[in-house]
Amino acid sequence: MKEMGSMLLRREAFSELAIGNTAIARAMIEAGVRVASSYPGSPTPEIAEALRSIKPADRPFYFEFSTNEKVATELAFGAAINGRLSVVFFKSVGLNVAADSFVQLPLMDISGGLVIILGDDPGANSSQNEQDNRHYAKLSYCPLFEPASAQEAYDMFKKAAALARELRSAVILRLTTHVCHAKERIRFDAWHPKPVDDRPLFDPDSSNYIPIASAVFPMKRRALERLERLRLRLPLLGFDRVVDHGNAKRGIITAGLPFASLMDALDSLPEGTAKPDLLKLGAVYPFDEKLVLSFLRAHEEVKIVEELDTLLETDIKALAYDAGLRCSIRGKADIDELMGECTPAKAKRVLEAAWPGLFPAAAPRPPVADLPPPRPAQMCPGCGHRSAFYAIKKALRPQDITVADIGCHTLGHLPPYEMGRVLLSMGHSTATASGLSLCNDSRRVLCFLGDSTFFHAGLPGIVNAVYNAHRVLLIVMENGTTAMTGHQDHPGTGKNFSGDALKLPIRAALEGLGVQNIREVDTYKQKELTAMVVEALDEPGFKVIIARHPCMLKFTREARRKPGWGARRVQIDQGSCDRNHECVERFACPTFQRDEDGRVTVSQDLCIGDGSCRQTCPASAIVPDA
Ligand SMILES: Cc1ncc(C[n+]2csc(CCOP(=O)(O)OP(=O)(O)O)c2C)c(N)n1
Repeated sequence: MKEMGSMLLRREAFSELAIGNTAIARAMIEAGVRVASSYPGSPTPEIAEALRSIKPADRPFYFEFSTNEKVATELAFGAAINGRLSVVFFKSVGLNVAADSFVQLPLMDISGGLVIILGDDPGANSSQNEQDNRHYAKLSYCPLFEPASAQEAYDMFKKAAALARELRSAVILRLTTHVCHAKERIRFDAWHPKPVDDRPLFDPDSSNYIPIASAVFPMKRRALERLERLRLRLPLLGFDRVVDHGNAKRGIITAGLPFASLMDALDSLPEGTAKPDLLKLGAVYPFDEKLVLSFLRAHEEVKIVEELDTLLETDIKALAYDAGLRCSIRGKADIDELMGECTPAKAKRVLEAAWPGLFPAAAPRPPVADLPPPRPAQMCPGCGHRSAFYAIKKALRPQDITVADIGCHTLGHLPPYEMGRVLLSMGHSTATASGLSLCNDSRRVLCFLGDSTFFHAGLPGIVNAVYNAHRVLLIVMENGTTAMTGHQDHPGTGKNFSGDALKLPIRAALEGLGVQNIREVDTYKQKELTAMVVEALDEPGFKVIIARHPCMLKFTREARRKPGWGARRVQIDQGSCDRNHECVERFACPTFQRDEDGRVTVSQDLCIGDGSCRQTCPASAIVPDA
């Protein structure tokens, strides 16, 4: 980590293996960013991890994890209208949270320039959908650029930042999962730090910053004019690229990661095959219409290959129609082309469907040895959430309704717990549960919420439940970290990105919001938790149980670094074990393994010796390893 920190601060030009997110962190430093903010979410958190590798005193700019993406966006905006180049980054669905403020940004005069780095997730590798955020660029008139590789992400960030400053604007750099995570040797430029200037520069009289009623129109006009100015600049930016194979018949227009996949697919063509030419757009919104038209004119057939939705396709077809072109344009062929990542295999399929026979018939594949069955997602050994779900389930009636939220505890929806059966977005659970409690005279409703999510988007639903007296039991699953995205701190942990911070206890926050019925318990105290849920569920109105246990993955990792750490494990006392299989079937910690003959053993590789399982065995056969 330290090595990464010093690499990021090297003054001279160098080349190094790095993932896209690390390269972006270096690009931010070289570009002279002064303020950056984020809320964690894949595929972008490694940008923050790269910044973390720099000693706090040496960090060339301010960075914070804000409480959610909207707050992070507003913070970066504030810094940018104070004349400082600023950046905000987050995952795809984060833009939905930020949207109410984000859509106003293009209306503003942003003197410092603002770059919004979006980590889109085609393939829904780590998201609840695979939304195509290019729509948001069009919706808000915000320029959007898209790299196809880690090197390009680095280069493009710096140009995008310079452009944002020059246009006094917000611009989007759209990354996708593999661009963030792909590792390649990157050529980094020299870094020439500039002297720090902390004079306040915001001048509210320099421009109108209040978009209401008729004041909106000059602001909207300026946003549209800015786009027009940018259109003229596009050929000079060097974001677009033509790969000329000398093929006057066939061409492909693409953008982003699909470019890399298409190049892979075309590389597999036998020598002598006429490869289609490629036009790769880096400026996606707006795109260089002249360049696209000349590419269309130069080819008889053009296939458009874009990941997810048909934004380029729709606009390019309209452009060709207006220009009266006769070139045949092939867009998406079927629903499958609208879904998932454009991997090299998919790029090949898509091209083969557009141009049957382009690829030679594949030789029959040798039979593949049986692959191991896919490993389902599951909670870690010792996870306090497991203990909680096990205990809570005992308190429920079959007809009770349980609502999930987003976090590691979402895994509670899986067997054997099957708790939390509906999910929308971060922080939705209390309000969705409130809705389920209406027009419902007999089924009790309870919902779950993680502690990071509590601060992110959980508060309004709670206020609403208090205000409107909804009959719901909320269980806050407090594990002291943002576990699912890699253990980032949040306002309840007493630490922020820079160090120690004021701790905002969840209980105090709940009390401040007017919640009167609050209980707290350690989730390892299963009997106590079961009894609490039994009691609370039949009480009127809104009530909360804070079910607390530190994230054991984090805890064990930290404990292992301390001197004297010795792994403690549990064992099955085979003499006492009556094969009731509670440990395997209902507690379901992955450390327990059942042989074909029903004998249970403990995987010594997995067990962390937390002992939360011991109370689950009716025969008391789970014992500490001697
Ligand atoms: C709008 C949005 N931002 C970020 C994420 C990424 N993400 C998934 S779960 C989660 C938070 C998990 O933390 P917490 O609520 O404390 O639950 P835990 O995983 O610790 O159980 C985040 C940030 C997301 N899914 N949606």
